[in-house]
Amino acid sequence: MKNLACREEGGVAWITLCRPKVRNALSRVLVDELDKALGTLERARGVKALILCGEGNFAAGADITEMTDATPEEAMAFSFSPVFNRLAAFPLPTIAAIDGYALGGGLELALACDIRIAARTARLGLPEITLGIMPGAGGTARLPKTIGLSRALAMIYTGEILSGEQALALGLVDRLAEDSARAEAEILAAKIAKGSRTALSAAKKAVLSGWREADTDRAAEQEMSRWAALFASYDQKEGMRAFLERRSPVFEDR
Ligand code: CO8
Repeated sequence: MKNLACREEGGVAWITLCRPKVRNALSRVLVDELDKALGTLERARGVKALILCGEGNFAAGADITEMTDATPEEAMAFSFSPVFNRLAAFPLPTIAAIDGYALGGGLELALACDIRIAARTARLGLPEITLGIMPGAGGTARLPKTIGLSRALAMIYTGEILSGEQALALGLVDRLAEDSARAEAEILAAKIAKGSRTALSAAKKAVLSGWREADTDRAAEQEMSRWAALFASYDQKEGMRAFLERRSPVFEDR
């Protein structure tokens, strides 16, 4: 792939956006490559967690040069949402490691991840309003659910750019890295990758469907069936036997 680098190590997959000269601006081709990479990783049996990051910066938004003269029909065809939704539904834990800028579509990409880690020096925001547009890659839907309605509206109305620390205070990111968000994400992903892939995937499905379900009783019922289904797995037997035998479990992801 021209605009992405993908690698896998110790159960952790990395997707790195690689258009550093333009601050990893999200071109149509880059987003199509991301779609393909996600499709491959969804089927990769050894993967237990995914880290999304950028070379230098995270991403400074959609590539403005590709859309300046677009008509509404062309803008519609440019949509990133199907790919960002695919990322949000990725069957295993996802982490956005935000070093440098995460602006506009770049921040919307990070919002489609389960967990966001930002470097203290990171700069995050939705500056679309300053371009005469508004967020259009899931930001208007995901941001209020992440930080609350009025805070999301204030960010979108002003286009204000936040520091890592301000983003942490707002709940826009979950952790702050003193130095490198990528290094911090690696530590977190390694911790996650110790778990059973089967259990991690079931947990993510249950949380996401519980989050969408307005009726908590119904969500708990659905959780119960997913929970019970895990008792057909090798990893459940291994995890519990290992506890009783006072040893570390050796999960086989089945
Ligand atoms: N698109 C295209 N090129 C970009 C972008 C971008 N988003 N961001 C940076 N670049 C380019 C610059 O034009 C420049 O190119 P060149 O070297 O050829 O002049 C190069 O990257 C380096 O940029 P700067 O010289 O500006 O670097 P600085 O370090 O001084 O500044 C900033 C970095 C602050 C990130 C600055 O470049 C900037 O403000 N970028 C634009 C940020 C922005 O407005 N993002 C929102 C874009 S719109 C959007 O994301 C809509 C999302 C909805 C999408 C819906 C589906 C399609």
